[in-house]
Amino acid sequence: MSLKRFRNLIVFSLALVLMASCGGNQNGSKGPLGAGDAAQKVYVAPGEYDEFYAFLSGGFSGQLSVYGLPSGRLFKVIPVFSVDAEKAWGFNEETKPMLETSYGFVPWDDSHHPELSQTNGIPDGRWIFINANNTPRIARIDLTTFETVEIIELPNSAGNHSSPFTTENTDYVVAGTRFSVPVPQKDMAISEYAGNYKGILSFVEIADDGRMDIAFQILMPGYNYDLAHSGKGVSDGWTFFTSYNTEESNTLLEVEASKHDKDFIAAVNWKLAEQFIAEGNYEEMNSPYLRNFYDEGTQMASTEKFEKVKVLKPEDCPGLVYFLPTPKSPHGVDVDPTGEYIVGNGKLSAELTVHSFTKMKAAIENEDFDDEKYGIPVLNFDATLAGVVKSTGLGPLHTEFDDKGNAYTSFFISSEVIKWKVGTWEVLDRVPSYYSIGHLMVPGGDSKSPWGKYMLALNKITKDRYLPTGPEVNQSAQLFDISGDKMQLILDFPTVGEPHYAQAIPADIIMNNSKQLYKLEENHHPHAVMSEEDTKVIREGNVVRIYLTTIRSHFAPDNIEGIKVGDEVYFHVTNLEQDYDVPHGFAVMGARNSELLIMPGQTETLLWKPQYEGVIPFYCTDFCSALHQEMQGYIRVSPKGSSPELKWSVGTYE
Ligand code: K7E
Ligand code: CUA
Repeated sequence: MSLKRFRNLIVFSLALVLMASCGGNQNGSKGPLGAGDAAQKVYVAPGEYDEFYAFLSGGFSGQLSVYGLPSGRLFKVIPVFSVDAEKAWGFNEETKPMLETSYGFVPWDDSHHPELSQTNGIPDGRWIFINANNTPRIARIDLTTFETVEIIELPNSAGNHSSPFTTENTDYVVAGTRFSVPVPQKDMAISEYAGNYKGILSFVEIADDGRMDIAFQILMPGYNYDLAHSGKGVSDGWTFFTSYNTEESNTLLEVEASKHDKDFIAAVNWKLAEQFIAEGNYEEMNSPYLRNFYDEGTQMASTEKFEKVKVLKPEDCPGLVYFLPTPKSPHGVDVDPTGEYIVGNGKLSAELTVHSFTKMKAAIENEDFDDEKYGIPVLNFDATLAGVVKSTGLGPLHTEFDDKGNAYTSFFISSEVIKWKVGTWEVLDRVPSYYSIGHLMVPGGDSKSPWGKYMLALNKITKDRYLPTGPEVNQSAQLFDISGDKMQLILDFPTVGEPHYAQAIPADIIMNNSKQLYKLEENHHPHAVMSEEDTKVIREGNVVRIYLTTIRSHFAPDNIEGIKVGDEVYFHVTNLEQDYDVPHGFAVMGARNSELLIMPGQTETLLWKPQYEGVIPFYCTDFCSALHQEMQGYIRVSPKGSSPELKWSVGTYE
């Protein structure tokens, strides 16, 4: 078939399926939602708490949003790989270093997969990790403060998509590259892709306090490494990565990378990798990368630079990697709660391929290999096959599990969720999603111990679900009750950005550890002041530091003179409040960055360069008290080259 005809065929069949999946809506029906019992199931009375925290990635927003389930109420949007003027993230002096990379300041990214830390294979609520797909990074968010506290860059990677899936005791989070590139990077013809470009899999070690470190990388053939999940239980010690484009094509991948009947799931024995590292069987590669860390004590972020990584080459490390042939460009790879079954979601297929870990081990033992690719044995397909789910859905992407031995798979093309039985592979139920589901999520649904009460569908297309808001409608999440035999749609809610994946965890695991304020006596910020008496203004050349405090409802000082055009003014603002939920804001007319939003007991710094002489107001932006509107001050700006006296005061008149 000619290329063009093949493409037309794909487009035509996609259009048919989409028409079919959206068509049901034209008669005005919008699915089963609307029943009174559905409303009751998601109703959380005013003042009551939700049962689960849900963390939805923001996709191209680079953020992470926090919702309550089952209500679908939005609690917070956490800036991660984005600047956020509301919280001064990436704008104040404290957090600017968090967005530094070896390319410089990169204030945006594309974040797909949040992943909770685990203990014994169960989400433990300490941290949540999230990937940056574009400029390869992983972030760690502390779930006592709901703040991003660490971001590590991944050298040699290009498109950090299969990331950051954790091992069962959070020894590592893993990070596979979507794009293969020359490793190390160099000027090279794109036509030389096949055989020369490489894909890097990174294993990022997580210390007991959460700190991230690149333990090692594995240099893989030039495929696209799409998703991953680590083993658990019987398969603990292994991580599985899907790949597509085993054709090693570099153009028109929609056709060229769909030629092979089977691509591979790469099974990586990371326990063995540790041994190769210990034995020195690795190459040290020059690979500069940065790591940014926010210190809660000094309340400042700082950046460290590293130069080298340890790289393992599968051809020199027998037993490190095996390929499991898996049909039709697999997208998600999901491991069931026992760790025995590895589900490949072949996105151009109607069927799911399930591999058995036990059979895989036996096939390795028996050297039941069909082929070898770049020194990596390709296991015999039938030897590892546990079963096939014949779903008759189209375009499976991702699978999650409940606590009753069931699995739930999203089907993008046929826009539905299919529930099936692990072990018998029998299809039990199916429901439509509105529309074109990507990931789905069951609380703990990729762990050893799912809380299988709800399933959240994360849909790519929203169309007519909400009041129109111009050409773009927010992406949509749909909540299903999965406690019974049949899945029941109980709620629609719009999301922030495009959530690819999500995680959820029972509320009590997190809420009791949630920080209420920063203790002033533990504030070791180098520019903190502990009382109004200590506030001051200091000039060093053209750098002026103004040490301010806030307390309901005034700034100290609130009258400042002696600043000149051309000065570099740092406002170091300490919030003296020691009550829960009493931040103060700080904004200066003409400042080119953002406001500050300072939590009780915290110090934040805004840089301001006065451009004109005059009298400039500043004020509190967060309605903090009955006299919030009185919470303001003035700065007098004198001409460049003048010698005004530095003066500051509060509550006095000259
Ligand atoms: Cu959207 Cu996990 Cu990036 Cu599938 S990925 S949908
Ligand atoms: Cu402080 Cu408003």
